[in-house]
Amino acid sequence: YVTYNLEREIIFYIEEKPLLTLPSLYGITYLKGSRGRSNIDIVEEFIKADLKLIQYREKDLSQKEKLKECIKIRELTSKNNVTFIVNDDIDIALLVDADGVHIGQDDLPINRVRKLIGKNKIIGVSTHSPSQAKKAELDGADYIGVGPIFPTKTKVNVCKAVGLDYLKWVEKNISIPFVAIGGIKEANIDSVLSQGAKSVAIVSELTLSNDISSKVKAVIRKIEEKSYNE
Ligand code: 3NM
Repeated sequence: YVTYNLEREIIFYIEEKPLLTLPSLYGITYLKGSRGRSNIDIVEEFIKADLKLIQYREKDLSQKEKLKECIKIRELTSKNNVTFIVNDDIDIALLVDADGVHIGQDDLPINRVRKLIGKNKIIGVSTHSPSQAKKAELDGADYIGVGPIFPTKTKVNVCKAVGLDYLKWVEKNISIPFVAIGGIKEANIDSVLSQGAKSVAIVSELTLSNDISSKVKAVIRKIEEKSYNE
């Protein structure tokens, strides 16, 4: 019995986990920049446009309100086969059985978060420099955020824009998936894609749009055309 359990434990740790595939467009909720629409409205628009991954990022609501929204979002994302990631809040991610969490540099260390959420869940980490990217990769992140590529007002207290050079560095030196983020718009997305980004997060330009689902569809088409032509 002891041997059996030990074996299971060893298999648990050495089993290779397949690399995550991030979709071309990574969606993030942004209540302040949503023109009065709720987080649920935004998620519904994203799903309508066939966005395949949605991160719930909410800095203003109470835990209670966040939990209520996340229960609903879990329902919607499960029904539509959409990956659901919760920003920062591990408790809520666990309670609603989200697919993963996204954490920043000042949150709990990756190995502790892994212990809490288990090996089958996704851990994403925001990184702003080569050393942070390397560390996240070594510590077992499933993907990293790379940014802010351009200046942004959406995330407060983030470092100043790191530009396209950092993105290029990640493309050359990091082997886990990455998503480019920060100040990216339909108008400047080509420069980001030319530096090797296969996945892009656009926040305010999507959530502020009058017709979110059409905008999302247009951006997805643009990214996928570019990858197809390469
Ligand atoms: N994370 P917008 S930048 C949520 O660099 C977030 O880690 C960033 O919003 C990072 O597309 C950012 O409106 C905000 O600029 C991105």
